[in-house]
Amino acid sequence: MYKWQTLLVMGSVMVSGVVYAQTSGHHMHQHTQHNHHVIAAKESSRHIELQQCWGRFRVEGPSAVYVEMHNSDKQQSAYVVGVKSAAFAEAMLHESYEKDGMKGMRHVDEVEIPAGQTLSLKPGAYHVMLFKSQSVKEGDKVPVTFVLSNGHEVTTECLMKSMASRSFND
Ligand SMILES: [Cu+2]
Repeated sequence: MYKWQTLLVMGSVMVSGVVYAQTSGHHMHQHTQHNHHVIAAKESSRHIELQQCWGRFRVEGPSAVYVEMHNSDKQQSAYVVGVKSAAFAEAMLHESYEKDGMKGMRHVDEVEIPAGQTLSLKPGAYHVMLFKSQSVKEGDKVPVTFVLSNGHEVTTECLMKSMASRSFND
């Protein structure tokens, strides 16, 4: 499962590299030759607005990040298939769940934001898990990038708050 996610993220990075090369107009043909390495991309809205990103920061161990994700495309769902941050060595999409009275969390491969809808990543639901911070401290703003199924990426700055925080505004 984890290896597959890593592959998807690598594929997405390559796709976005190709897109960048095309829009910058240099060596377009050389870069597009690498297309055959890319895993088939699934269509996704790229009109994603990220707001109110915040996290519960732990110096030791994983930190969690939450954000409002709005898909302003009225027809097309958006699919988030990966996450990464320059401030952390590892990042994962997670969901919290409850089974037989026990609470847990698990990795998810994909999070859908339906057309025209807002999805809240929040405590007890979908969230981002960040591992092995690169000298982050409470009160810092860190970049978090969401990778969509079509290779497009959306980045926002997330305010790292204390473990006792319950929302962006508290
Ligand atoms: Cu988690």
